[in-house]
Amino acid sequence: MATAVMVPVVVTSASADDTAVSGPDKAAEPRIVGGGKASVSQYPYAVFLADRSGNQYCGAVIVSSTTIATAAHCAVAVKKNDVRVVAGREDKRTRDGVELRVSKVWVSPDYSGDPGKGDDIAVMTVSGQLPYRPAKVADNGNADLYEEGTKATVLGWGRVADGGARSDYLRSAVVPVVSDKTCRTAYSGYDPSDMVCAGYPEGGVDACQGDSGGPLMVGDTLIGIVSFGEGCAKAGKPGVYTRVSHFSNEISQQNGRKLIG
Ligand code: 4AZ
Repeated sequence: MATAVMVPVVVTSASADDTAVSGPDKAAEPRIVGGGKASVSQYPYAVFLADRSGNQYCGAVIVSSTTIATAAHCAVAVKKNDVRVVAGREDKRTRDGVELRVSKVWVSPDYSGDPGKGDDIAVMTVSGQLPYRPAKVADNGNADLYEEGTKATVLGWGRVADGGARSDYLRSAVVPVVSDKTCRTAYSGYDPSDMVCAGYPEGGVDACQGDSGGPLMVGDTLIGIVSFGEGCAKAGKPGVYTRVSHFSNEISQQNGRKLIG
């Protein structure tokens, strides 16, 4: 079980990113993920899922002009007809970009209902086209991207602190890929075949609630989908991601085209 670990010290390097934000509670807030504001022009494939009322509840990532990948636990949380895929919108408070409905939802048939048991992946087909560049999807030829220490970038609109507020803005943070052995120590249910962990031993940088379903990227290649973790940014408790390379065939199938080389 977890020891009483303090959320590691806040990175105070006042990212210029907060200057545009006003409000009482932002000043001393740990940046969840020790990250900073990110732009949808740099990460055009980063999208979010909203419910019928427009509330953002998960992240997702464009993988073709008609499909997005997300977590299975996000796909089953809201009825298909109530899901809105919001793309090209950096700031949730605006109406920038596009909002598309979902025509089809594929959830990994092995998903048990518990993200901790793996197979936490889904692909949604949108009604219409996503006018933004998709991420490349890691496959079995990308083993190098999963090596311990690889610097990966996690993106999302989720909480900026464990138990804290959700971000209005897209944020990004860099986290190193953690070895299977270390992750197994942190989570007894860790399965290296379909999960991958990322984070610093001392914590401080992580995905958090609301980031689920969002992308873990190495360059332009999607290697993970935010799945679960014990709390956020705790020492010894890295974030756990769905290992995308394990599902590259299924993702391609949903994209409606055959596997390319
Ligand atoms: C969540 O509840 C969640 N620190 C997502 C990511 C992490 C923890 C929780 C990883 O959606």
